[in-house]
Amino acid sequence: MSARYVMSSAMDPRCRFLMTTLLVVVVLLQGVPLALQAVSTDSDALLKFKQSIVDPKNTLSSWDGSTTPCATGSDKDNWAGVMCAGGTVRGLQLENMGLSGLIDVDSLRGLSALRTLSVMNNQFDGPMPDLAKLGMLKSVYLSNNKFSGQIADNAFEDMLSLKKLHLAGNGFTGGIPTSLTNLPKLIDLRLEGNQFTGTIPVFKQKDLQDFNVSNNDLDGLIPSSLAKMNSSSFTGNKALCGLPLNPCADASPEPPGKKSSHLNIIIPVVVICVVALIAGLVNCILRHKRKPTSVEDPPVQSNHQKKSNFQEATEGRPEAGSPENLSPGRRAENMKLSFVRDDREKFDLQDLLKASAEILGSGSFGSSYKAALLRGPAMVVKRFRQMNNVGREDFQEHMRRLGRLSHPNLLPLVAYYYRKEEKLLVYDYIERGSLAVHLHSNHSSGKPSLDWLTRLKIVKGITRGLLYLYNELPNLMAPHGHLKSSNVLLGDSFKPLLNDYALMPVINRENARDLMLAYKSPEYLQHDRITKKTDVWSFGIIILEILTGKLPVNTPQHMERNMEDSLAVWVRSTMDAGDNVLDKEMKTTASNENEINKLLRIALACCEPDVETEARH
Ligand SMILES: *[C@@H]1O[C@H](CO)[C@@H](O)[C@H](O)[C@H]1NC(C)=O
Ligand SMILES: CC(=O)N[C@H]1CO[C@H](CO)[C@@H](O)[C@@H]1O
Repeated sequence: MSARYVMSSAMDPRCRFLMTTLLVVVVLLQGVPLALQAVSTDSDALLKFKQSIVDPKNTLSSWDGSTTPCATGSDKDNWAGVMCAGGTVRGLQLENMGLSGLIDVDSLRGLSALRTLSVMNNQFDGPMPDLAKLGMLKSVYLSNNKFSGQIADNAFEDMLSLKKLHLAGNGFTGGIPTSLTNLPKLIDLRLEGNQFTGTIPVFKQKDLQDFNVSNNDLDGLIPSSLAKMNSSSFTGNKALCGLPLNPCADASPEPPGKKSSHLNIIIPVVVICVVALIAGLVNCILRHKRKPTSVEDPPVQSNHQKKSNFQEATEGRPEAGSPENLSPGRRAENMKLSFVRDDREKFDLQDLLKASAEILGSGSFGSSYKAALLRGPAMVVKRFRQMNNVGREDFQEHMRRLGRLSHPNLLPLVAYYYRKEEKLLVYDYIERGSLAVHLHSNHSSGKPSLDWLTRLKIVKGITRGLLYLYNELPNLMAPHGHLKSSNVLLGDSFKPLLNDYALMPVINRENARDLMLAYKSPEYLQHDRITKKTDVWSFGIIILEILTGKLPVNTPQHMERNMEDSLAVWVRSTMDAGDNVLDKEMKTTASNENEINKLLRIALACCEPDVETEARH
């Protein structure tokens, strides 16, 4: 007021200029503490948030005032479970940490850029946190905790950015909040394994992708907009009916006249037959057009002759648009590797490009390269072009999840590189190569074969690795998804290391169907479903492969969809005929025959082709 008064009384133009400058300076100075505050609030907010968390394993010990949650201006985090973008906290991913206590939503309001909140697989209890206060959240994952009670019907009213909501495996009761049905961006809704009651409200979203309300106490008619969902999304409820489940028992009296009620059955049956015929025909034509795609890697991956620079190794290949083809100016900024573990010395894609590289072979997804760093260990770089449906945030989120996995029988993911068209995943290099090589090609190379005890040790290691994946990634339908002998590497003293695990959420569906082993399982072939048992099936096949020394698929023309099962079929029929199925190289003796037969029976039970029989076991 006074400033304007002085200026408007216009004495001296010079004086007016000075006043204006002074005003600008004052405004600027006010801005400075604001900026400083923004830097410190993320830290303050999280420290406050931590106060109400019970953290028995002390997994949040890095959360202290001595560093900031995010490195200044970068995507690198200093604190465990914090996702950063440009120096600010973008997400919290506090999964599998044994946490309990209170989710202090009010303190999280201090994180202005927070878009993802995950506390999956912990011990949190009590009512649904009031997340509406964090209206900008895009992804909320609360699955597999002990939350309970009713959720207010309008709880999600203002969460207009919400894309993914996972509340599965808790104890929520009451109706499914109708405020969910209006969220414009919602694509994923996982409510399975709670005690929701009442009917399913009518969802207005057109493109719900992942929807699951199975294993609740719901009843009534499934809204027609959800009729195209998989039936497994609705099973295990009190009394749901209508498509995709059974029709509702019709309360209205039977219409008179048998003719029409017959027609009611005949017409749908005819329609289904015609649709099935057309689908079969289209499938047939497509199959003839498409080149056969192999799920099995060539077992021999030892073409180490092609020594070259990584750059040369990838240049001039039909795969255009590789990172090396970026213009030099854009390179440096675009080629930063994101590390998902802290226990590694950092390097850049540049360092890998400078390193000498060997093409290790081309697996189901694409080529892998071995790159030996000038200073440091050899790494394997795997190139994926089948991950471009997944957005940067979701990809980052999943890679970080994988980066937190740590088990003696898992090959650790070290870093990744993201570009819309392709992704590179960087793993440790394992000198000894894959189980497939040892089972199927050592014989010709004159090296000794694996003996029974080594094979047993390998089976045990694979089991432990799988069990760990099941425990750590309970939200994945098939925690491994691509288990086969070329994806089991053999480390020191033949310790098995699982590879290419947990990629199902980031591989494009259409590619996954052609490439991934999970999609060759009986569940998928018979019921179009991937289930928790899918990995068990591939585990059984791998044991059979280990015991018989035979390739699961030994004909390149395995156009028949279920050729992977041929090994189990062969073992069964050969055993029925009283013949030996075991690999002679294994050098069995009378003393271990009993053990071997036990393992063989376990393997056959895992590959039970009849999905229904399997369910009863
Ligand atoms: C839904 O969840 C159940 C577990 O409750 C699972 O068995 C089923 O396969 C899921 N269906 C889909 C389509 O995700
Ligand atoms: C999640 C899931 O299993 N979706 C499947 C539902 O069924 C259709 C076809 O029957 C498949 O294409 C989906 O993959």
